Amino acid sequence: MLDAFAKVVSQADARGEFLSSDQFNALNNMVKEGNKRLDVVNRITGNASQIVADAARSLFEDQPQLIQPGGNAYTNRRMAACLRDMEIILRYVTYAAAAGDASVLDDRCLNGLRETYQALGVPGGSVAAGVQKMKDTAIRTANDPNGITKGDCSSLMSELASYFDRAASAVS
Ligand code: PEB
Repeated sequence: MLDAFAKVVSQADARGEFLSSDQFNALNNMVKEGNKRLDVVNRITGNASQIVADAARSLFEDQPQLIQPGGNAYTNRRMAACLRDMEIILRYVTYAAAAGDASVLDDRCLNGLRETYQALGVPGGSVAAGVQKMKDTAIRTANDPNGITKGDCSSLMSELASYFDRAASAVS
């Protein structure tokens, strides 16, 4: 598991070189903009249950077969497993956003997840659809200009989007 700092250090070390000026500038910028990043993580973390519940509700509206007899979220046990899975994925996305690096998400959550779902008979495409819905709500929540110092968060938002996209494409 790497964060943005450990990542450039290991890349530079693999080449036996000092940090490049590009690497240095990227880290410098990350420190400078660090409060925004922490605000994003904090807002998503604080609204996690809402983000999961809204995404699940909307997923089951779009794909009602999931909650009908024979569906993969039919029975309380499967419904609970589904909500839990969405929460796990969201949690790892917040870790990646905090670290500024996707490796924690890859290594501890997404690695082997597609195969797990195939083995369980859980439709990966539906999980991906749920993840995309969490992405939309998470970005809306994190990017809300109300109640916070205003600033340009566009690059943080596209970084955040990329973690959700990564999770969605890992299972679909
Ligand atoms: C991944 N999910 C399930 C299981 C595992 C995971 C390992 C099997 C064991 C169990 O049931 O607990 N666990 C999960 C995860 C990590 C982990 C992401 C990462 C670290 O450790 N059903 C649907 C939707 C979807 C869904 C499409 C969006 O209809 C999910 C939610 N996951 C779902 C369901 C099960 C499951 C298990 C229904 C139970 C399947 C079953 O037992 O029939």
